[in-house]
Amino acid sequence: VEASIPEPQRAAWKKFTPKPFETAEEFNAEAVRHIETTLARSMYNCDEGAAYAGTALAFRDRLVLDWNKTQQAQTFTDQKRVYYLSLEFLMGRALDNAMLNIGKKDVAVKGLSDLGFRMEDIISQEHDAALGNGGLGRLAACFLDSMASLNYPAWGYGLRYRYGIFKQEIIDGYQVEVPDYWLDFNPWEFARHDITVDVQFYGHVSKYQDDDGKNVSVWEGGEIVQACAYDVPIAGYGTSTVNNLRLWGSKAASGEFDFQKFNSGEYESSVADQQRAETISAVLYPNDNLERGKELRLKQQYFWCAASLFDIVRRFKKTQRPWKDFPNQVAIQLNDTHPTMAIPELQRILIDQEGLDWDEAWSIVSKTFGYTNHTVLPEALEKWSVPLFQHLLPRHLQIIYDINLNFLQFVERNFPKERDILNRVSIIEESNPKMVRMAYLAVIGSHKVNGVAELHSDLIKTTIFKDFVKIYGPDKFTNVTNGITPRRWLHQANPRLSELIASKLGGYDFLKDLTLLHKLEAYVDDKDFRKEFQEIKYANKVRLAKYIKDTLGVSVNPSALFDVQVKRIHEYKRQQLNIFGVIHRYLAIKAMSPEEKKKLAPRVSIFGGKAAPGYWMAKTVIHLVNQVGKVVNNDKDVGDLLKVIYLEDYNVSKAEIICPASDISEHISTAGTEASGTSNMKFVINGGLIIGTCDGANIEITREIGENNIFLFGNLAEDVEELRHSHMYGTYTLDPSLAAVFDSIQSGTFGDAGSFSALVNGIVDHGDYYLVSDDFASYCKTQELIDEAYRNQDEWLTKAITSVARMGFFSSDRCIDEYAEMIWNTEPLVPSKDE
Ligand code: Z16
Repeated sequence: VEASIPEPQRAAWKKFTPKPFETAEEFNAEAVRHIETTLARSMYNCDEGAAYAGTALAFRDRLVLDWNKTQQAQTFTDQKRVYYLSLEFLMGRALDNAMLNIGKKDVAVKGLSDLGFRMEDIISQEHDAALGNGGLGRLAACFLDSMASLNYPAWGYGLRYRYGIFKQEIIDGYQVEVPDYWLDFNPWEFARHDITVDVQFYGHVSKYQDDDGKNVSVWEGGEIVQACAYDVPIAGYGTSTVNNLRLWGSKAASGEFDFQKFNSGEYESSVADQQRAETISAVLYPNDNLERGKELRLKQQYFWCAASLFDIVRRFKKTQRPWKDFPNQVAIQLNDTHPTMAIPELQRILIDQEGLDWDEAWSIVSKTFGYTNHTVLPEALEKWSVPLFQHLLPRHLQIIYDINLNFLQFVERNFPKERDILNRVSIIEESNPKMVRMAYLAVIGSHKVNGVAELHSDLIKTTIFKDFVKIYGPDKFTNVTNGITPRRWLHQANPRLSELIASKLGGYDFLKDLTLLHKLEAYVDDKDFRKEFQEIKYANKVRLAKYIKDTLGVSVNPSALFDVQVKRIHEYKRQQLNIFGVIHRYLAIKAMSPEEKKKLAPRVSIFGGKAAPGYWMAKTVIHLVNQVGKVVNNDKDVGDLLKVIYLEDYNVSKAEIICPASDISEHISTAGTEASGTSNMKFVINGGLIIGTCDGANIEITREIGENNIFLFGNLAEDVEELRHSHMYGTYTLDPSLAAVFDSIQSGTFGDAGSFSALVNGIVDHGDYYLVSDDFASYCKTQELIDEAYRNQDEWLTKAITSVARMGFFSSDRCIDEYAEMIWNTEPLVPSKDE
């Protein structure tokens, strides 16, 4: 390694190895130095933003020292690494997490207060890193936290979007999207201007014969875009492991080509080229569970896969091992089909550039990849048109055709009597235009395929991948139920609850082994514990009530039942079912006598979430919720009994305030549509109960916490198909209470009825695809059970405590150990104390 300091000079270096701060004084010395020198500010212009920057930089210094050591150790031991390829990493804020993972937050709290700042104000200065849409991106972020905390040598690879998910404003009850420019000050990334990869697009393929008479394909022409690495340190909790998240930014390729343009006076067109190149990593596509087949999206996918694969292969080649060792050194996990291009790209590198023959290369490729499926919704399954592929990535299309040919020949040999099967499993759909089915390519190119909750993993085996189970056998398909990191979602979001748990369990070990929570069951009857638990929930509700007052000007009663549904707005998630239920409740309250009203528990219905900008039905739901809020919140007959709140711009840092403050949260997707859901876990671990359908991880949550501790309702996944069928051909009657709700909407109670007609008609006239009417009675009945249960605060508290104690299974640490064992075949690298 040419760049290292020669042995005789290393002593001189080691004398100056920076020393991490330990005390509040030492912390302040670092923070003030950064504010004065790195930021060039003084005590006369140090606002909260500057104090945040100084704090972040002081912690960053600590992180970087361990980061360097971790990367060196991983290189020296040279064991298998995991590469987690994800187009989305929904990280949220980094500072609080870094302080807690390093374990020096108390020191910084003291230091900052000596300088006249409150930690909460400083933390809230940070912009969320919102490089994701929802569950899939947040799962990737939880997995990074777990991989570092468990000391797995693991890298994340993603795109450095200049604009993350848009900021949502609610104006006159409508969603308005505002760009999220988040990079003006980001202390958590390191631009590695020396680490670049040239990525090719367009062009054509020529065939030659080499000296040995072997056919070689050469991909020529087209254009080059440069990928530049930006590295983000990922600290583990209570360990010195700091892993790397590498995000690629796009730039125009530097080189003679450009200079020629400048010199020949084509300055403007050269600038235009540059901007076009930068467009690739400019913006995150804001769709959750929808793929729209846009060329720029395919460009993003290939750009990121090509840069990441080049980087991984470069690192492997430094070890000088033979190619057959590649799958023993490298595990690549594909987060959904978005990175599927990595499969043909690795095959291309091995055959076109490294000269391996096809079979040798394919054996390496198919041992390297694992693929996680996150959805069965047809509109979310990626397909790219063959003409677009041919234009943008001609060599990859050839390789995909060859992969397909080999695969179909294999299928034909094994199922000679089945004629249709070849058509059904072909990577190429014979439509007009032809389409490349990315999920099939991902299955064929991976050694394991997993779903994200038990029901979902069963469903993919019986629906979208049924034929592949027959072809490969059932062992290729497995389940890894999702989880969440207890560091962010318990310790950071709910410090008082975490502290209470630690006081009973004798320390914070449960944050590393969440199954230890079961010991809390011993305290379910402990008076003091119960009182404290309840007080914490109340305090968290007061905090949310204050937030609602500050942002929306609406007063809500913290003693009311807080009923929360926060997630992306999507028909399958059925926020419409929730708001129709709220209207049903409103109509009931209007008809109640004063005595009846006295018996009713006051409720606050809280909604939050973004709609994809082009998703009109979802936007209509947002509008309806806001209109209902306007009417209900100002109705004197209702008073405190019902409030309807729409929280603007739901994101990770807001989830950290919301999740600890719910009494009930709603996870009410049409059965069989929500692959897992992960916020359900966040709410329960914070002492909230849930109302849910038998879908996704709700089923395993029920298994763990017990049926008595969850409010389940609605039709089962196995019955959905037949119900839909009966809507179209059978006698279909709208649920009568729902009909009453629709009457009130259509009579203009919530403003112009015409605005909501598409929403209502979808259910009344157009088949009610998501079975809102079928589940409505059961939903309302269950909400009444919740009212009743909430009246018995003692029993409610017992349910909440018992549930928390039984949530140990849902740590993302458990997920990562399962992936490591079943899919990656990797071991942790225990960090040494001395080096
Ligand atoms: C996404 O967030 C999910 C699936 C998908 O195909 C695309 C996106 Cl952007 C979600 C699932 O909807 C959710 O059920 C699951 O919990 C989450 O991925 C993580 O697995």
